[in-house]
Amino acid sequence: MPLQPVDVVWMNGKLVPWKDATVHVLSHALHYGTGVFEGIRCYETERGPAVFRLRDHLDRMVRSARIFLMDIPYSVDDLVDATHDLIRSNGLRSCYVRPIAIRGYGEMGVNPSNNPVEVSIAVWPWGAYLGDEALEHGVRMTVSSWRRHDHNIIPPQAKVTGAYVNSAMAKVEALHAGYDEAVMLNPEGYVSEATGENLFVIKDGVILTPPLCAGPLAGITRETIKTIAADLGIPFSETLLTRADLYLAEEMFCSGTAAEVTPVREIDQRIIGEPGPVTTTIQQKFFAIVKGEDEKYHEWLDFIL
Ligand code: PPE
Repeated sequence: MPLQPVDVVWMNGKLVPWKDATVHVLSHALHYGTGVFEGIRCYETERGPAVFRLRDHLDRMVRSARIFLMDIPYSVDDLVDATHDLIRSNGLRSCYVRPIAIRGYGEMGVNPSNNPVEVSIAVWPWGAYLGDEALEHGVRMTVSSWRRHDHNIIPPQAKVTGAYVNSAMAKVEALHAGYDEAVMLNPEGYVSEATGENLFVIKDGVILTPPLCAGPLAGITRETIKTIAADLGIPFSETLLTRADLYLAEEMFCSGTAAEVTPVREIDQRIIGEPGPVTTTIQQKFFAIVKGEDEKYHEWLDFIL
């Protein structure tokens, strides 16, 4: 789906017209993948647009930057204000929010240390990441032949642009094989996550997801699901998962800011079928929360006034 341009983008402290939100072709990050970023969603609620867990996402971006010895020259408070301002200025009721801090133009060569850190935030309307049909009936996944990078290759806890070459390889392979999404195993052969989503299987009524040591990103939607499960009394456990655990799953779903809560209906020709009761319960609660329909979780929402 081509991007839908909006009016302005926040770049290094200023709102600039969408078409002028460009960087130099010799920006360090373009050549060496030296950028950290976030993906956040803003939903339409009865009280206007609301950004879901904005501060948690920005805190994670600061943590990603710390791993790479990158100082972001704005505070989280500054970036919260910038995001509010940006959504207001574009007059959007719901959108995706993409903050990114890159090593910019300055020197060439692998060492990023002397290049300026440039920070931008862009917003655009973004529908269901894996399609509306996927949200309702689930996606078809395959285990990728590509392994996920691990803690000593590229730390999975850092949401760094360069790492997504690995995701893109797996995604393209899955699409070419006729699937919607790829599951990635870590170098030890345990399940880590999908190309841009965390993974969950349900076995004996328990929601299972790989622990962070298995190499998934510490997803904010994953954390949200953990809280929802606890609040609803659904057992939840972080457990190492093998390929066979996927093939024997009673239910399976994936989560992410972009993908939200998307059921999985097939994994490598093992048919799971239509979304089951646990998946449906979690998905409905998730959408109620992000749309502001459950007051108990309003502290997770930044209402844009
Ligand atoms: N794993 C990966 C590798 C990942 O990229 C994401 C988010 C997640 C898990 C889920 O994290 P969270 O959004 O905090 O629940 N992927 C973002 C980028 C997607 C894209 O195509 O770009 C997202 O979902 O916004």
